[in-house]
Amino acid sequence: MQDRTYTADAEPGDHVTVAGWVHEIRDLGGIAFLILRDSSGKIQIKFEKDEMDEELVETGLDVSRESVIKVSGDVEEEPRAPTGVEVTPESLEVVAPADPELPLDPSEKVDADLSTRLDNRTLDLRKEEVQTVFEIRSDVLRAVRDQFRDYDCTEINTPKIVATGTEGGTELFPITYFGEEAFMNQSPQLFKQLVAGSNVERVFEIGPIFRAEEHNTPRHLNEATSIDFEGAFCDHTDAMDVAEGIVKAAYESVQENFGDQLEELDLAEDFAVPEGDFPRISYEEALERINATGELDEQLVWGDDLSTPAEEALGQDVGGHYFITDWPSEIKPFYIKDHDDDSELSTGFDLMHPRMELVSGGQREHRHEKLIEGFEQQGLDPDQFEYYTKMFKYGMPPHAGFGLGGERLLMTILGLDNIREAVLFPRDRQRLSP
Ligand code: AMO
Repeated sequence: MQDRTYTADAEPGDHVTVAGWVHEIRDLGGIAFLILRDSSGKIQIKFEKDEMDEELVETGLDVSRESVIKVSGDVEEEPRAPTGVEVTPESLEVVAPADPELPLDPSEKVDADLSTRLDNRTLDLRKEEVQTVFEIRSDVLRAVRDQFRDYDCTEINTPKIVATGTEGGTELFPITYFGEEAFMNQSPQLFKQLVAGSNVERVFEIGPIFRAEEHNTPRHLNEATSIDFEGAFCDHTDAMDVAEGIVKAAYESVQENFGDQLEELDLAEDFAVPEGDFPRISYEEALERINATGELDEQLVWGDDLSTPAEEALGQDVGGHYFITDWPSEIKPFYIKDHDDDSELSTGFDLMHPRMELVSGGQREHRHEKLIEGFEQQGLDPDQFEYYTKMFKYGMPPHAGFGLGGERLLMTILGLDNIREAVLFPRDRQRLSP
């Protein structure tokens, strides 16, 4: 619409055509106000019943909430109006009427339950707070991309339909690919390594990962957005530096571009840009600290993975972002390299927010024979991965990287209770549409 003005740009003295949704109508008798909402904000439309064309007043005041209307008129200053200005309409057109029976009313202050919200996402997104979550998501992804470019990374896109999984066989979604069994990819892991082994050296990808996880939790999705990094001639400490830089860049951007809105909207009450270096705690120390909290029924022993209560106990103890390093080799995947001086200890690391894990990463095994041994140790058939392993015969440099959960990043930045609030159309055990 060429002649349309966003409500936020309407200045006193302008003659404008504004278009958007009917947020609210307040009829005070001789005078009535319609609040029109668009992506930039809201504006008041004033109806003085005795002084205006009867048909125009009737159309404006009979229209149902959430209908789309287009209004033309003069903008005047009005300190009592929500944005300090109001429009006196000369013409009003109902562009798309809304059924008065709304499954969810965006102007209501009381929140509908999450399931109703997700079933009616279009209406849900008309709420300023919800819209802001997705504006912030977009901003975070931009900030992450910019930061990766500062680290000389090239953005790549790798296949989501694959012949083999990498992150554990039980979590794979099988599909039929021209009569053959294939899978939705769980991670760009092997592809990003293959590209890091070319002259491109440093890469990142932001894309979907698919995990057929059985459990329905507030922090798991069956389709998530992974922010992946892989760098040639990097070791695990370099990859940790990059992960830390990316997470901080996301917070800084939210602070800079949305700081005021967070306060106004009561979003992210505890928002704070993380300060200082993230502590790097070894797995061994993590076990000791968790056991010392006395929060768990059973003491953890070497080789145990960290359960949710264990992560929470440690998160409370540390009180900010932190890394867990030097995991036992046996609980890290085949592509993670062991320390040169101790084959029981891996270079794998996790980056944790006090509430949950955000990142897994590590240095990769780049020596062909060792890689094949790793497959065999994990009961995987190296022949199935020949497309990958064979490239390790042609000059594969040492390399390292990580995967960061995009929704978990947003969820922890904004203090969202449920990961589904960070996804437009989440996929979980119950939800395959919309
Ligand atoms: P991992 O499996 O730990 O590692 O995944 C990396 C990060 O992705 C996020 N994540 C999820 N978020 C929501 N729902 C899920 N079901 C889900 N699964 C994973 C988490 C997690 O920390 N290839 C390795 C990464 C690497 O080494 O580069 C990998 O995929 O935030």
